[in-house]
Amino acid sequence: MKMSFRWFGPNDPITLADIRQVPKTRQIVGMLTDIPVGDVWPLTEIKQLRDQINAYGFELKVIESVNIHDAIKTGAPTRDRYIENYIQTIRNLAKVGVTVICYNFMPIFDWIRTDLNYPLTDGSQSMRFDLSKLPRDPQVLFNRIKASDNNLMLPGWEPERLAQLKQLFKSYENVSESDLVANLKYFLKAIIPVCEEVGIQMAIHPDDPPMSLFGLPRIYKNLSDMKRIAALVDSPYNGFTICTGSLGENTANDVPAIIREFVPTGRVPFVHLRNIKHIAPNVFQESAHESSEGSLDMYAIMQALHDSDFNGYARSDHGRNIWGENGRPGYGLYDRAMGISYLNGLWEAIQKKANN
Ligand code: DNO
Ligand code: MN
Repeated sequence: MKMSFRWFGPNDPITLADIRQVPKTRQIVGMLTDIPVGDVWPLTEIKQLRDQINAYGFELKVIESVNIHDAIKTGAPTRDRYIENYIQTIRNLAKVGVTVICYNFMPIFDWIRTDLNYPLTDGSQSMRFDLSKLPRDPQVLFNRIKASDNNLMLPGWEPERLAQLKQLFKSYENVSESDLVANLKYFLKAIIPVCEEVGIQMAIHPDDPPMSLFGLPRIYKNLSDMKRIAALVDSPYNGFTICTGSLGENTANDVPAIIREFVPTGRVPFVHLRNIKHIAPNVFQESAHESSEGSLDMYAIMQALHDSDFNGYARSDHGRNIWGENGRPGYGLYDRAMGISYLNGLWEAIQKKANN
């Protein structure tokens, strides 16, 4: 397992020098943040990013995310142009040695929370989702998120794009779940041959939360969705990110079982490791990584990865906001670093036990 840390580039309040001090973490999960969705990522900028990362002794093998233009998700006539751009981005990323691209196929919004700074009893703050608190009007949610995100917008919530929220919703009006799957298939059919040629594995991230909201379709919610996506293009380059938190938000999902079924197929180059706490039906909050703090058994998850010979990239996922850090929601330094140490501890114990 290659432990990694997500970094949002030079404007991230967390520096590479900070991350360098997190034990056993030698991979940066990177992205270019200033490229409008749908445009080609220029090779010169990608090289700059790689050089900055290498200068601190890290590798850049995983990109999260190259986001997908809504024209591709809705199957609009303009999609071929955006797919061409995506292919050029894949080629450019391969040139600097990237081997995994994490992406998602969620309409309009990336992950959704109803609170970004929910106070926990220990004095920390965390993200929370409560279906009953979801406004009917997505514009109200967008305004609320914009007002409380410390100006470090949530990943995937590009303000320029979401400024056109009404039109965006209109463009999805006739897109059913099976249309969205068909549009993913069209996209994968075009890009996977290039991925095979240049050695980049695509890794789709689960929908978060794994349920339909605002009437928008969702297509990666559980194990059967994974089987459907895997069959769209039968290639190991059509792969998955297993995000324990996103999948675990639905109590019906058995995360260790999903790992045991899918990791051995070679289709999972990347995992996100985080815990969540179920409070009530359709209410959850993001807890510290330890099993005791949430509803997921992180030990069972790590054991399942170990038993499946997982050798890909892993990162701690969202952390709480602790010690007054006041950083990007879910992506501060302290709690994610503590999460990594805990996960490394579990991994060491599991490995040593297995080798005895
Ligand atoms: C959610 C997070 C997200 C994720 C993107 C991937 O669990 O990991 O920020 O990175 O949805 O596209
Ligand atoms: Mn995740």
